[in-house]
Amino acid sequence: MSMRSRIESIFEWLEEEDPEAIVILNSVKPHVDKTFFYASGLYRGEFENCALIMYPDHTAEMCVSKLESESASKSDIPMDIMEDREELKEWLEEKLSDKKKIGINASELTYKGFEKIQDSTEADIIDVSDAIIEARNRKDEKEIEILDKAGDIASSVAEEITDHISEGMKEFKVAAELSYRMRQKGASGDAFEIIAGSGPNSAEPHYTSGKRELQKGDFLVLDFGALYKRYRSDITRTYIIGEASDRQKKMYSTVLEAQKAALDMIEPGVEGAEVHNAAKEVIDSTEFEGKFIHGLGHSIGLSTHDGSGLSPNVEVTLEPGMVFTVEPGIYISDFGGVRIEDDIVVTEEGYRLLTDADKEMRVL
Ligand SMILES: [Mn+2]
Repeated sequence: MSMRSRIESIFEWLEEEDPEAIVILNSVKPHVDKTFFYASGLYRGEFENCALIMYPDHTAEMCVSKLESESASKSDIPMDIMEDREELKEWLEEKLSDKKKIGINASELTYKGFEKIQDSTEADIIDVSDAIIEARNRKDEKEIEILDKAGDIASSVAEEITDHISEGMKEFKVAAELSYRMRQKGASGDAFEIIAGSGPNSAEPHYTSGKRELQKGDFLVLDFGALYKRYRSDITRTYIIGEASDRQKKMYSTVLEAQKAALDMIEPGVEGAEVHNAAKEVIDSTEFEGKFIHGLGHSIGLSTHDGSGLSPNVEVTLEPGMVFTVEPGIYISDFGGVRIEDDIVVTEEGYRLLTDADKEMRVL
């Protein structure tokens, strides 16, 4: 699928709005709009302070710094190369001054960037971020191919890490092992800050890692993902150190059952909230009622949280090409938590797992 059709998709998702141009203007990291990479298909380069303009005829052009010109040449989008920031201003003026209506991605553009666009034109400026999210939430073949690879890297690390974990090991060392092993398999980095939470720390869904040493009877939640060609995977496996109690076994089997109930629901036409509820009902029918405290999953792609999700707070009807995490959990303060997470792509028939590491309960 060509890059042109991604731009086409963004314009197709516009409703009443009919902008003559959509401007993607990057600031410095982390305020570089991933839509720049979505539209251009580029995966190398930083593109700080660079711009890309998309047009209703589905063409685009970009203005890049000299430093990025070699990276930018890998895209078929025509580019102008600027010597300095002043030239970006002139470029925006040249492209936008005659326009009456311009679209921006308000969820990613900085206020300073907005002012820069305003200074270059008299046009009405409208927010088209909803259309961008809708387009980005339906992955094309090329994107799914990359997400598959990102999922494979994380899955194979989840499989092999169990041989390298033992009592007495510090959490941050487990996190380092995960990161190193993903890089060894071709990841360009971590998709996000790795979570390696042991014992009571496993009850904190967004814990990172610390110097706590793994102890007999701990839960160990490992939540990590690979960054690959700018796309991300996100997997969680929970292990038990030394010996599992009956309560731990029950927690684990409940989460596994909840994930299965959710996965069984997934097919085109189903509401995201229904998938969440299927998992929640399993957990709430046990002694762990009320201990599943977050949404079941989020869309994932160029961003770890790509704008949609499987949650009572998100309105989305599943369609082929949408990619989500499915990650029920049970969290008990001062005791520990269990989370099991996989990435899936919705298909015509149902879904396909992008991460497929084993998830039978394991005591290490
Ligand atoms: Mn996740």
